[in-house]
Amino acid sequence: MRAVIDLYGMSSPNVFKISIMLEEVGLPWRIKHINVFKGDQYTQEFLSLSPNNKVPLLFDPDGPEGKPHSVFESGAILIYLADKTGKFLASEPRVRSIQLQWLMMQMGSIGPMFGQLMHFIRYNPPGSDYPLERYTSEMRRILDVLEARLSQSSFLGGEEYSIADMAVFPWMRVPVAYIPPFKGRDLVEAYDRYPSISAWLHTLLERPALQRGLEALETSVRPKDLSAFHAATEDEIDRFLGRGKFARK
Ligand SMILES: N[C@@H](CCC(=O)N[C@@H](CS)C(=O)NCC(=O)O)C(=O)O
Repeated sequence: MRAVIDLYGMSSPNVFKISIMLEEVGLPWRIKHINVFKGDQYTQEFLSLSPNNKVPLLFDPDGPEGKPHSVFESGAILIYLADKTGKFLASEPRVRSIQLQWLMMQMGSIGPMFGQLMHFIRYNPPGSDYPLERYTSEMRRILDVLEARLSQSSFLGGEEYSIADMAVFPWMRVPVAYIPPFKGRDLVEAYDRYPSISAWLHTLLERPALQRGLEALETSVRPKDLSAFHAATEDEIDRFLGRGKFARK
């Protein structure tokens, strides 16, 4: 019997990347919910494996040399799973390099910039629109970059679907969840100003494994996150956001 991989996380874009990949490669896995509002990510046990106190964290009981191995950082987890299974990251050096470039572009630009825009849309104190303007402009610039890439290539890393697509896809759902004028629209239609992005999203949504990866967390974890968020005290929200008495100076 194959060892079951533990995915520690919540229903957030960086965790969806991994649930999608685990379904795509067909490894047995289960979710271990981390309640970030209650502070599960700050326990010594969690920090010993994920020192940046973030999810996702992956624990593979059957790691290299058959020994247990843990991985934090979603990009590193995707590469680990690709190397473990020989799937969704090319072995040919040139193609592999291109796929990794788009994966790193997600890690360094899309996640941080969309994430900051989502933060300021929800929590910007009145008085200045500068953060909203700054991160909206960055999001639009990034969408132009993705549109240009996908107008030349079927997938981000080239002609093959790869971990780069799995990394970017969940972040394309963030504007639809939080950011006007995307908010509340159908995922594919929301990007009608970007026809190549729309077509790529449509292709990805037709993948049964991707759908299973989404569904797994939407059904089991999303309700827990919503009730944890609504049950959180002001102090717990401040701790999660690193503000108020939890701000570091
Ligand atoms: N670069 C990290 C970012 C991870 C990240 O920001 N995770 C969020 C959820 S998507 C988190 O754990 N937040 C809890 C916290 O910041 O305490 C990755 O890609 O794994």
